[in-house]
Amino acid sequence: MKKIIAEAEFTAQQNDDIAALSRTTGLCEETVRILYGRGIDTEDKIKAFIHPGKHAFLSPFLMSGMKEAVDLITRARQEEWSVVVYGDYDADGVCASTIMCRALADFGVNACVFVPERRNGYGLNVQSIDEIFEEYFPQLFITVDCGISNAQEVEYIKEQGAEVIVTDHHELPSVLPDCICINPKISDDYPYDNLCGAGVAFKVGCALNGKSAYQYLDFAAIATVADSVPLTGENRDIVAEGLNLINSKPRANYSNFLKKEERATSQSLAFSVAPKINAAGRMGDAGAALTLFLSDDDKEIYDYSVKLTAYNLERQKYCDELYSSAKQMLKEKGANGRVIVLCGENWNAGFVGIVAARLAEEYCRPALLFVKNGEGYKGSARSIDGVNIYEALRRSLIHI
Ligand SMILES: [Mn+2]
Repeated sequence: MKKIIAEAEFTAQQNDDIAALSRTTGLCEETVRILYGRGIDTEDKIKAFIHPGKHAFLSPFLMSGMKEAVDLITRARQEEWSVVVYGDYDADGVCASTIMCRALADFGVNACVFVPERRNGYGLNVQSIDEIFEEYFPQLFITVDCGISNAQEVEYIKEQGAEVIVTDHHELPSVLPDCICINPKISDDYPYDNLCGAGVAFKVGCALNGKSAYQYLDFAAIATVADSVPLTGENRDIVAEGLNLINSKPRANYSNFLKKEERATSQSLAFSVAPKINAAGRMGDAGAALTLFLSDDDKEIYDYSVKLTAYNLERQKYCDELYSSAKQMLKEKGANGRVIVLCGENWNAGFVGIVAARLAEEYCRPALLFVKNGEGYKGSARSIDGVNIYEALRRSLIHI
């Protein structure tokens, strides 16, 4: 289904503005009209949109907590603390872990990196924390792409005697963890809220190492595209610079996924690189994606690229099977009113989200897919424009 975006209608005054902007920017009126309709309605905004790049990067120190984080990491370096980075199993989490680990190493701190597997759930959890303490005795715990909703788990880490820095980009809960928190959504002087987890890790890298952190813009660009955050503002600058890097000095860690001799674009990152990284997590081996991105060994990089490509093929096969099974079930029992609600005994919880999205788009209505999980059910919901599925479920508007 193609999304149809209605053409904006403008007042006489706005049409005058558009004509004037077309003259000052040298762009044709049709282009300015499209930009204007999307809120890019001044000469400066148009210039920034058309010419994204590192000149527009914001100071990382505008983000609250950044200075305190740099001070604490400096202390960890001086006192040779054991440091652990804790990430997430999706492409954003793996890229964020990669950037944080490499930037810390450049700063002189050798950290151990841990990404949970999907079965452990998203974010910090007590079991993983226990395992990490048993193995590494961390004195400093740094989260990337998660942690902002884990006030309790952060307390648990502090009780074991480690300091904590949370870096995240997710929505803020009512109670923030009681530690240094870096998140662009915290109301502070940082003007751009839409960074992904790896974007935040990149900003920490810049705060630690200045421009030398720009060498990780490729990973930040992959994550920004993979996490589907809007390609506006600083995200646009990150992706533009990341693509320059990927097209001039591609790293072996992801270049096996790109088509040879073709200029990489945000589409190639979205369709050729990100699915392979995400597939590792979905197949229960996010650690493989992390190994691939952290490795500097050609043989290992080759082997893991092959492994991730195979995971992705397997993932596609599972999704196709689940999709056919869901379609068959839908044919037999029909939709639940205006909503698709299905449950499969043998479906894999890692793939129902992808299939729910496909059904929601195909039938243009919300889709909820469940799998049996012990006594209860576990599911994923995908909605369409104009239906807030979270609200609908919360107010019991959907009967399952
Ligand atoms: Mn993320």
